[in-house]
This record gives sequence, structure tokens and C-alpha cells, in this order.
Amino acid sequence: MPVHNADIAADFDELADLLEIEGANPFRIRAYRNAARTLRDLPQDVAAMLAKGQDLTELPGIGKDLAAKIREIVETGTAAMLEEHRKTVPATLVELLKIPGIGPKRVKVLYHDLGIRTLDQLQKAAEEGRVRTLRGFGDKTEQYLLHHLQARTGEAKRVKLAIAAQYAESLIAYLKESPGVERVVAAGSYRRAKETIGDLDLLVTAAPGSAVMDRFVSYPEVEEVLAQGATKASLRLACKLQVDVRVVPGESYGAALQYFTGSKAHNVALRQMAQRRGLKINEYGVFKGDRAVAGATEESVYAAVGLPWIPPELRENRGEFDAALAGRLPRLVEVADLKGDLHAHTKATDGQNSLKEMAAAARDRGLEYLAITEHSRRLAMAKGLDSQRLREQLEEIDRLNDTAIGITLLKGIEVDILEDGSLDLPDDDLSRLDLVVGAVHSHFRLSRQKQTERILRAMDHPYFTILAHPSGRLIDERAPYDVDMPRVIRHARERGCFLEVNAHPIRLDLADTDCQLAKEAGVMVSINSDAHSTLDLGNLRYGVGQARRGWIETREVLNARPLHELRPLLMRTMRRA
Ligand code: DGT
Ligand code: CA
Ligand code: CA
Repeated sequence: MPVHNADIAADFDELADLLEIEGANPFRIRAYRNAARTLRDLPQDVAAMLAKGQDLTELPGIGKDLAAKIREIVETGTAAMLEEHRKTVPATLVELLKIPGIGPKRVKVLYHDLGIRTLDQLQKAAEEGRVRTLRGFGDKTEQYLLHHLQARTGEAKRVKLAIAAQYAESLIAYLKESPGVERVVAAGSYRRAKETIGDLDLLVTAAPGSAVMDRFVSYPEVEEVLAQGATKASLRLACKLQVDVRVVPGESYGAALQYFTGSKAHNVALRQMAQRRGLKINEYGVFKGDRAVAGATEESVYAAVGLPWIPPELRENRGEFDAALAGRLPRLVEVADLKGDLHAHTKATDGQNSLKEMAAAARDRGLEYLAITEHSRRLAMAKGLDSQRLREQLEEIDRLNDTAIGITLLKGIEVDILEDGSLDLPDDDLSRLDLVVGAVHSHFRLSRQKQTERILRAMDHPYFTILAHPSGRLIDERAPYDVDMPRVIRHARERGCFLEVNAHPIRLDLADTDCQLAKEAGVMVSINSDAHSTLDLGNLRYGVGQARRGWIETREVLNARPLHELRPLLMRTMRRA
């Protein structure tokens, strides 16, 4: 069975989790996490690279040892070292580690002092009040755990969009090679660019009599065929992703695509509009009585009810019909609109590539500028910059900008917002920069009021440009911190600063509805890769998808502005004491 990059990444993450519970060297743990991240972002398949005899150590963050482990996983399906650690640490402890706020130290205490190995056992212990007495716990933590554990029941397993993309793209390529197949396109939440998807919905048009379904169910990664008919089939892949396929005739393509793109709420509303016009819409077409009046294209389906085509990311029945009827659909931002990226790291801190490599990669993607925004000193684990090292980097940026490198590097910092809302570097340092990106990396559990005031205070700082990953959430891993986001957005408006839409697939932060709030408040967003390697720049597309779900238009995106327009906007946020 072929091994995908995401499979190897999952193994490395698991290994890192296990090592963390065992209390291994943090740098060793980090190496596995970085490698997992590299693999997730990598556009080419490492198994294919190995087959071609390519050297994996040329990838960012992959040394000899990791390259050998990747080869081992590709060839044998697992790594001996992972199997060893799986034997010493109960697998379910790793589940405990996934609870936001529960680190390896606490997991160890739960395991050793209470013998807890599963989430169910933990829930029971918390219900019985046995957790609060443990070292490092307490009433508040026990309540928090209980809340978290009770909320988990019935939660379906969803897959992050970028992970689903790896599996979807290779399956789509496979189906396209099948004789007689004309079009293969992903619909459903995948096409609407939701942060996570429940299952993958594929639509196929094919010549009559072609054996698409047989080919679909004989895909080598199929774990189980759940249903198979002449025009539809469902199966589960080994990676656990469920896939639904429909084969439709060409004349129904648009209607089927519209139907299976959803969302359900959008479709219900559309059908009601059709009914009022005496029309019926289903996955085969738009009908007046028995006569099909539209269906070959999506445009024709919408036109039949008097609407312009509506971009998939807006199809949530959250105002798109009113906007469409009024001729006020937003001109959504596109990847090609981005002129630069305002959040990136290099080897100087926890990134994997040099300044020069990052600059070249951004230039090769057609960007006009790239802001280098390293972590500040408080993030010691990420080798955050102090004043001295920041100055050294600024000189290096000057030197590079003086060479004909084909892109402008902007001087920035991702400065920690400290617990009291002050910034982690002195004004004298910040004043030398083109922009200051502020971020919360600690004290996630402050009260709503304290957290909000902390962030507002940071924004009040004379040097503050962009609030990075504003909610702090990590999809499926960490809930957002408790903050009054509407107030933060209003404050950004008053202070003339900006909010980030962090494009990393695990963050996608701002959330779509908060993007809408920012838009309504007149606050521009910056769609940033937060790149820790050259490959991460490829994540910008997920940030764009998120912004599009938030109705963001090109003109509302800070980094869709050319450099000569960007500079005055940045200046406005600097030196305004
Ligand atoms: P997911 O898979 O949970 O991430 O979300 P979707 O939106 O992909 O939902 P899914 O896979 O259940 O169905 C795909 C699309 O098919 C959905 O967005 C709209 C359409 N659809 C499915 N079931 C129904 C239904 O009962 N009524 C209507 N109107 N549309 C449906
Ligand atoms: Ca779906
Ligand atoms: Ca489905």
C-alpha cells in the first residue's frame, strides 16, 4: 500500500507525543514535529522521491536520521523505533495529551498516581473528584477537564482540509486516468473550503458504460467498500477518510455539482426560491414540470432562479442570497491577488530555511515582498530574538535587499504579547522595523476580561501593526482563548491596525465568522503563511480559502496591496505614540 506524506507525518507526531510523555530531550521532540510539518506541507510525494533516488536530506529539517526513518516507513509501513515506544507508553495516553492544556507532565501524573490510561477513565475520575487532589491539578483544572470530556461524546472525526487534500488529490488523479472519464471534481465541504471535512464528495462525468465504479472500488488505498451501485458508491480509505462518488451525465453536471457542493442550508434556501418561481431543483437539473430548463452548468442553475453564480465558500445561507439578489456579492480575494506575505520565520529562530532561501522561495511564487517576523526573546524554546540578534538580522536584511534578489524583504518581528499586554522588546528595537506583528503565546487561560484587556493594551502600543492568529485556537487541539473578539475588532479599527488570517492549516485563525466581523468593522486582514520553511508558503491558499469563507474582498486584504500602497498603511501603525 502506498505511504502518503500525511501518514509519515502522523507517525512522527505520534513519536514526538510518546517521547514527550517519556520526558525525552525537547530538541529531539521538536525535530520530529518539524519533520512532520515539513511532510504535511511538501507538495511532492516522498515515496515517489525515494523511488526516483532523490536525496531527502535536501528537504528543510530532514537530516540523515530522519531521512532513514522516512525510508523505513515507506518500505515497511512503520518505524521500529515507533513500535518500541508504542510498547512502553500506552497508546491511549497520547489521547490524553490531545486535551488542550494537558501536557506530558500532567499525563504522567494521571498515569502513575491514578493509573488512568483512557479518556473514559479520566472522565470517571474527574466525576468522582479524584483528580483535584493530584499534584499540579486542583478544582479548576478538574472542572475544566470534566467540561472538555463531557463535550467530546458523539463528536465525529473530521479531517483537516490540508490533510484531506493530499488524499483527495491522489484519488482524483487516479480516477482521471480511468478510460471514459471526462471530469472528476470534489464537491461538498471540501469545495467550500471548510476548515475540516467530514467526508469527501466526488463527482464524475463519464462516457456511458465506462467502468468508473469498478476502478473506484479497486483503488489500492480502499479499506472498506461501504456501498456500491451503478452511479454511486461510498468507501473508506485506509487513512479513515470516507469518500462518496457519484457518476452523472454531462447534461446534469452543473446541477449535480451545485447539489453536492451544498451546504445543505444553502440548498434548502435555493430550492425554496425555485419553488416560488414554479421550478424544481434537484441533482439532475432545474425542471419546469417535466421539462429540464437548466443543469449543464452551475451558472445555468443559479440563472434559472434569477441569481448570479455564487462562489462555493459563501454557500452557507449566511446572507449570500440577499447579496446576490442585490447585486452585491463580494469580489472575493484570490491566491493570485496576494502581493506579499507579512509573517515568516527563518533559521535564526525556529524556522528551517535561511533568510536567502525564504526570500528566493517567496520571489519564485511571484511575491513582491516578504516580511521576516521572528519570535522575540520570551519564546526561548523557539530561540526568540533579543535586541542584539534582532539588530544583526536587520543588517542581514539590509545587505540582502541591496543585492538584486528580486523581492523586497521587510523588517518585522512576531513579538510576544506579555501577560500584562506589554510587548516583549523595547520600543527602541521596535522603532527600527517596518511592521510589528504581536502574538499571544502564553497565559491562554486568563479570564475573558483580562485576556481582552491584555490584547487591547498591546494594540495601544505605539508600535503595533498586526495581531497574529487572533484567537489562538489550534483546530481539534486547542480551543480559542476566552476573548471578546468583537471588542478586539472594534479596537483594531480605532487604532488603525490589522488582524491576521493565519494560513497554517492547523490554525486558520481568524475564523470565517470573525473575518466577516472584521469586514463589517472596516478592519483589513493580512493573509499570512506564518512560514517556518519555504514549503509553508504553499499554505497561503488555505488562508485565502478561509478569508473567502469570511467574505473578504481583495481590497480588504493588506497584503494584496502592492508595496508602494502597503508602506503608508504600515507607517500609519508605527510611531504613533
Ligand atoms: P461534511 O462532509 O460534514 O464536511 O459536509 P458536507 O457539506 O460535505 O456534507 P455531506 O457530505 O453530508 O453532503 C454533501 C452535500 O450534499 C451537502 O453539502 C449538500 C448535499 N446534501 C446531502 N444531503 C442532503 C440533503 O438531505 N438535502 C440537501 N438539500 N442536500 C443534501
Ligand atoms: Ca462531505
Ligand atoms: Ca458525503
